[in-house]
Amino acid sequence: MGFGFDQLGKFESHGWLLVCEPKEVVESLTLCSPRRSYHGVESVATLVPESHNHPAPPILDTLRIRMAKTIFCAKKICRTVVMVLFVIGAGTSIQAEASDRPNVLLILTDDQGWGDLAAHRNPKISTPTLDALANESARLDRFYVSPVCAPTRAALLTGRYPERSGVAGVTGRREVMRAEETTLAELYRSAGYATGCFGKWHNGAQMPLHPNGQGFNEFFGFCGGHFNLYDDALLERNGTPVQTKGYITDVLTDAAVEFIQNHHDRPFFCYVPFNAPHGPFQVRRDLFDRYNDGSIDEKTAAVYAMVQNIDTNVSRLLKCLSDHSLDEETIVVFLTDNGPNGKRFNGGMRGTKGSVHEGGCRVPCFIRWTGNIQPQSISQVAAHIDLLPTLMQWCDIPLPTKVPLDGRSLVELIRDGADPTLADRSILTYRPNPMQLQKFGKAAVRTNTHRLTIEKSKASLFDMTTDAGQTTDIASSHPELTKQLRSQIQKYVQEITPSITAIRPVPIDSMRSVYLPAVDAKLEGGVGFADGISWAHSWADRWTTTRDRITWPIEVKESGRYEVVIHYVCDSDSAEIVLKAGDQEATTTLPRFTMKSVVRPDLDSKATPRRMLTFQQHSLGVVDLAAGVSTIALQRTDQAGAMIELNGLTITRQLP
Ligand SMILES: [Ca+2]
Repeated sequence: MGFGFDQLGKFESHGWLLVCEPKEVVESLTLCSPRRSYHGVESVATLVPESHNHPAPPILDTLRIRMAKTIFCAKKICRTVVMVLFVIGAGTSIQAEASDRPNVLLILTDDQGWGDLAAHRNPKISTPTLDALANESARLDRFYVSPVCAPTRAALLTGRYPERSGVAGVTGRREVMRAEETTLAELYRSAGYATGCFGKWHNGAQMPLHPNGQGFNEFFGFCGGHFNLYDDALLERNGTPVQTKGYITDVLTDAAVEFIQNHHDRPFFCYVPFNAPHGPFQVRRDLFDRYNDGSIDEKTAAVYAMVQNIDTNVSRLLKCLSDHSLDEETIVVFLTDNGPNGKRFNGGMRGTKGSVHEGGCRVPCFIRWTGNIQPQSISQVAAHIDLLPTLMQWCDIPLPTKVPLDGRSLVELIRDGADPTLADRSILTYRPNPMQLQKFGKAAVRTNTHRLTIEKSKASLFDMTTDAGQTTDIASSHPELTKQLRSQIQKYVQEITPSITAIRPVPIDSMRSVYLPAVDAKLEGGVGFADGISWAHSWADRWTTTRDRITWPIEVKESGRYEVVIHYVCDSDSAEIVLKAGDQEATTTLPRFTMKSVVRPDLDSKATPRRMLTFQQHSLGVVDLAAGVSTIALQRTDQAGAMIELNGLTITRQLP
């Protein structure tokens, strides 16, 4: 049964309001209603008519708009039962029926550049599934993400530039997205969707930063930005470690397929952030050998093999949709999270991963919604921040209202092939200064025609319509445009600096153990990170003297007694350390624990061999932690000098 404006008009002319199913309409009404009772997914709305003291016209306007969207939005939604009724004065409640919205499968790959696809004219790589997906999709041909992993993820999840949610980098807690942000998953979950995330999270590990604290009912994968072993990986499911069997991309796909199978009869949001082809460069030997023919370097051969494996796994995900006849009922989005992780074919663009030039930020973005959107190529610039408002409009879910979004809905653009309201927009890119967050880093502004970049305080301007490879800086001959674009990014950086310089304490949950990895700590003295930088797979080493100090900022939710356990390696039985928490100190002599390190099995023989260690656990005692922000610190008290290698601390609330 359908519905239309006539019904709405009829009710409106009598001063009645209409509540109808699907429930997204109910939600829009309740959001606008001056008096309402709203009980989550199974909406119960109590509305007040115009004849009472609370005026209602905004509700009617909103209803009209949202119904129009709903009718446009999907055949499927039009199948839904229209319900209704109304209410004068007495505050009658209506129970909405469950609605029937499109599913969403959002696939994100890691460090796969724009050029790592046969569809993008790469002559070496084989990506038949992704090429076919591109043909069936609206292809956003000028689509931009952040130059590195964690910021792109935060932008995708929030519809906001990543620095607004506190994300300023990829490690050392700069990857942490503020828990208060409203994510895609939270929006879908509150609209009744099953929500699952299968892969690399990279926006904070401890609850409520963990995916389970950010709207995902199901999480299977890992929270850090990097992983050491792609075969038989030790992953987690909803916080519980799981020893897996097989290659990581295959295993993540297994879990995503199972999730779709389990939820095929209800709306689902399935987010699959694969961690390949990010390093380490490990992949099935036969696939690697296929590419390692001497015409390209080993790392590129491994990357192409990893992408081919992704292609096979995307094919499994799409087959699962078609097996359940869900093609027309599922929006499939495929994109990657930054430019290529190395110099290789990328369509002649300047820059790779990490760069604010075109090659660092332009990635493929394919959106398939069979029977609902036209396959086409779109050259209007668009970005990661746009996916949240676009998906919310297609799924008819109200946008978050707490904070403004940076993203724009692409629904009209994709429906009509053009959207004049987007013609003058600018996409901003910022990479904070890794040494001093309060200082300007590097940045870019992309319009439909130009790219402005600022590196080492120098602004350069490129005409992207005639100089796609960015060879000629035209800033001096276009001072007005340069000034105007530069002021846009300067204004943005001013706005976000307080957000990215704010302290990011590790939240200490009172309900479960919390792991404080060494890479989240501040290291002082001679102690450093095993790989030089606090990458997620690294640990602290060279901890030998009493001058060395290791500290974590923490935020304790509930005052109480907490046990602290260290994860370490030490080839001595006399290493003594002291744990400091507030004015308390606990001194411990660590038992000797040696472990021969293992070299990681990377296929790129030119890569520096990476060690892997297994760490021993030992209790450092129980301390009182007060609610609020404080610091946990470790120091040596012995002069023995034997090195301690530290992977982290576990903190667990002790029951009274
Ligand atoms: Ca990445």
